[in-house]
Amino acid sequence: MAILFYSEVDDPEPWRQAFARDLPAIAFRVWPDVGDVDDIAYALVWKPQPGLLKTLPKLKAILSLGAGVDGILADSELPRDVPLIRLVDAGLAQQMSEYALYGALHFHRQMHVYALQQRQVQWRMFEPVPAAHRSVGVMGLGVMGSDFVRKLAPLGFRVLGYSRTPSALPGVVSFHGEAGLRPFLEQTEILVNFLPLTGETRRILNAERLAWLPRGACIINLARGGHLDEAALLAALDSGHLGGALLDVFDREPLPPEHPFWRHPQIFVTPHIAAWAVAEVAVSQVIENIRRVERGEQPLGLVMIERGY
Ligand code: OXD
Repeated sequence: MAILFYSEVDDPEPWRQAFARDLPAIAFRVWPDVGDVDDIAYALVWKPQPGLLKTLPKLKAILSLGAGVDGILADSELPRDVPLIRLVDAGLAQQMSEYALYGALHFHRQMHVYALQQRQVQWRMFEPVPAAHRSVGVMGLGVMGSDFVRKLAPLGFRVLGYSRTPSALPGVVSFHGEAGLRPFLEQTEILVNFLPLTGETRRILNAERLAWLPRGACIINLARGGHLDEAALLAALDSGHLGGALLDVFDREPLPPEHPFWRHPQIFVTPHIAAWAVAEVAVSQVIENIRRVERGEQPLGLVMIERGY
């Protein structure tokens, strides 16, 4: 029995070592050295080449190297009868929360304004806004979003939450569904996006919705580029409606060198590093899921393909 590893961004070596240590019975193969396809019972993948998975006839499960599976579901030839399993936290929630906390504090303490002033050699002071008067709106209250909310709450911000279905997190003013989106955005000064990318959430942040945010609002997108209309964001920043954006994810990755986001003075770009599946931490969940599949039990993080996460 073998597992095939495919990722253009993750180093296979720590995964190979972790498998050799914790599940030596399974041969670890790294694409493109697929070997005999009939041996391959598991695929551990990040954004696999479209069509690759359907060439593996004996697959028992597809294991995502990330929490998001949109990059796998994008494969029109995906074998839909094979269970698809995503990472559930597995060390990612802490990293996502760190990134979002950094961004929330950055915009709360107006670092985006001071960064612009520095470029213009300007010394102008603004009175800090108390955290209790600053609203941080969190879109997506799953494992990641709720971890962030728990870590943010002690800092005293006014925390708003938006989710597809109703949720009740302590200390969070909750909104849900289509009807809840406008009042949520109208009260959000710092918007943090954790949503999964699905047919429903694609371009959820379009020109109309960005206009619902209050003047000067800032955006942190660490979910997927497909949530945001990039041209609408540029227009909203250039018109002065929005104050700044911290973006980790983009429509096209790597972000092309000619893309205007690179040079925009109010946009901070990071190269999709908000969270990263560290083999040492995540391998136990992957192996536990393989064991569960072998025993005929339900794995943790089984994706509902129709729902998209
Ligand atoms: C993920 C990611 O989905 O890192 O885990 O984007």
